Amino acid sequence: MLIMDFLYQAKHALAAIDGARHILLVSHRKPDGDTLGAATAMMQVLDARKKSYTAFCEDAPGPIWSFLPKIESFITTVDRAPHSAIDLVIFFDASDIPYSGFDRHLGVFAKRPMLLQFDHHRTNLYFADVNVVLPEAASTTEVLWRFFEACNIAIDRNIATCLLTGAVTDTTAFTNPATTASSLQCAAACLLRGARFPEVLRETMRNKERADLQLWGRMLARLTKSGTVDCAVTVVTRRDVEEFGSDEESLEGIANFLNNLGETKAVLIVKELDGGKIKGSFRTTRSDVDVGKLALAFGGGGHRKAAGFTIEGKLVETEEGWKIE
Ligand SMILES: [Mn+2]
Repeated sequence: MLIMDFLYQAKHALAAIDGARHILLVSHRKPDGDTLGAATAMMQVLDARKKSYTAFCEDAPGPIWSFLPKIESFITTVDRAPHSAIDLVIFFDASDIPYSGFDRHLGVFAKRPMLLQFDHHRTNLYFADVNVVLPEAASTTEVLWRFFEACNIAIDRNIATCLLTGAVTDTTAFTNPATTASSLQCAAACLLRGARFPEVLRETMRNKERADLQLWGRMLARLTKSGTVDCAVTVVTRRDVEEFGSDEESLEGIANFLNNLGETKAVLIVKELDGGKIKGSFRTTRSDVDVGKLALAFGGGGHRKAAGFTIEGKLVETEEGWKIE
């Protein structure tokens, strides 16, 4: 997006916020540090501007996010929102409305509210009336930081901590290829405003539990190289997940960790699901590999750096290793 276009959208966004009667803030389902950091930062700005709002997320934010100021404000059922008063809905970190989990709730408004979004996904559909979208940004909180700066909105220590959280989590603490001069600039600005960096790092990166690491250990021990494509493969069974009480978040963690492997161009995690199904998740950090195409070969799809597929089958351990039957 051109600078002029960004400033134009930012100006309209600020006018929409200041003119709204009641604002609904939407963080996407299965919320991460970016969508929650952005929404909680905005909540504090709205408090300072004496605006009334409700924050909604289809899935309740997990306990690891309790360090974010205002995180307790989220509701998970729209029935509790004051629909007749809501005239502006703001989406954070969602490339389209279905991804936000809000598509089925749009019908409940008697009068269609204005839609505003802050996002950084390259796949963004520009679905809102005002789209503050910067595809080159590493996180939505970086987009929001640019918006606050452009509108001369004061950023205090708590707001800075929320903005930094999205910058840290979406770049895996400034180590993945999304990290740019601009994302580091955003982080530096947050630190200058007093953001609690050690706390953000501790709560988002050093938060693994023993059971998670033990499951990782089992998955790491099973790591093999595919015979057909330049890809490392590991498997996780339903029994493993039950035994260690693992959730999606801990499996997400190992997928990111396996991206540290330099030997192969991509990694594949094969996970056994309920009902005789198998889910495969491809990851890569390389720009010369498109795992979306690999997933397509299995009837799935996704993006260049993360993609997946689901097929019928179950995991069986044989003498030559794990097989899908
Ligand atoms: Mn994001």
